[in-house]
Amino acid sequence: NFSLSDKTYVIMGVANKRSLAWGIAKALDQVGARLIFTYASERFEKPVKQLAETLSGNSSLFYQCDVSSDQSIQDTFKQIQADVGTIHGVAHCIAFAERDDLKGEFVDTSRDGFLLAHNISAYSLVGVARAAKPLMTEGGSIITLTYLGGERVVQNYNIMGVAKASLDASMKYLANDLGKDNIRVNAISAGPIRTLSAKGVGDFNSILKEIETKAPLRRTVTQEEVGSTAYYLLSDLSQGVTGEIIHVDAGYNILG
Ligand code: 0WD
Repeated sequence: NFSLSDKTYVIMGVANKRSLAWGIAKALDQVGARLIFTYASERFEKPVKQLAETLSGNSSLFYQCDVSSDQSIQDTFKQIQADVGTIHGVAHCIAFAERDDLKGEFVDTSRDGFLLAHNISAYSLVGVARAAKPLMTEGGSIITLTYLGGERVVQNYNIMGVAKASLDASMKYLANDLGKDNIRVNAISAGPIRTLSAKGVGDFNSILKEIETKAPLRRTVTQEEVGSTAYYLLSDLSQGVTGEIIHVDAGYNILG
């Protein structure tokens, strides 16, 4: 059964229509899932609600959740529990680093910049998993979005690469902890896609160009391609898969 009409998913990190989280929302909506959106600040409330109105399922729910706050994470999932009860998965599509730390040399990263990137981009997955676990009474699937810059050096990605390495390791430790509750935890390593966050990465255009000329598929990937892999990971299609990083990157990562 490929339908997710009896499932509920929390999608964190839709900023606008280009967001990878939005690609995931569209893919899940197409197979009938009920969607719950969280946004970082009031600034995103209206845009997220307007986007959600374009979905075919019109029963979406919305919550503000600032993942830099344990209280906010706890309150959000408590409220979701009160409103819907059981959830079947979470898509964590959140990252942040100071713009100044996404160019030049990694050696110049400040302590504050280092901690901020890890706080929002890596620890948040741990806090979210802990808060979501009690709601996943039927088991479930948690996914996060990572990038090749956590596995090897990518020019300008700097502190975000180090934070993604921490995210990747956190994902694996969480997979080990939550497996006994039949909760799977995986990551999608997306190829570069032009989004609001991507704008912060220095010389992003040349990263895109490199993929277009060198990746096995000789093109960049789309939000929809990330969405369909998210559908696979969030559904029972991937039942035996946990602690995994799936690269949706036109094959670029296999190159030396
Ligand atoms: O090329 C790309 N775009 C790739 C992105 C390649 C590989 C991975 N990724 C990852 C990113 O690192 C991130 O983890 O995908 C995830 C989603 O990023 P995105 O879709 O590229 O970017 P965007 O549309 O900007 O969404 C990121 C959102 C934030 O948007 P703003 O405008 O605030 O930067 O992360 C959220 C926020 O919605 N966010 C927060 N959410 C809750 N609490 C917080 C916070 N404190 N900070 C940022």
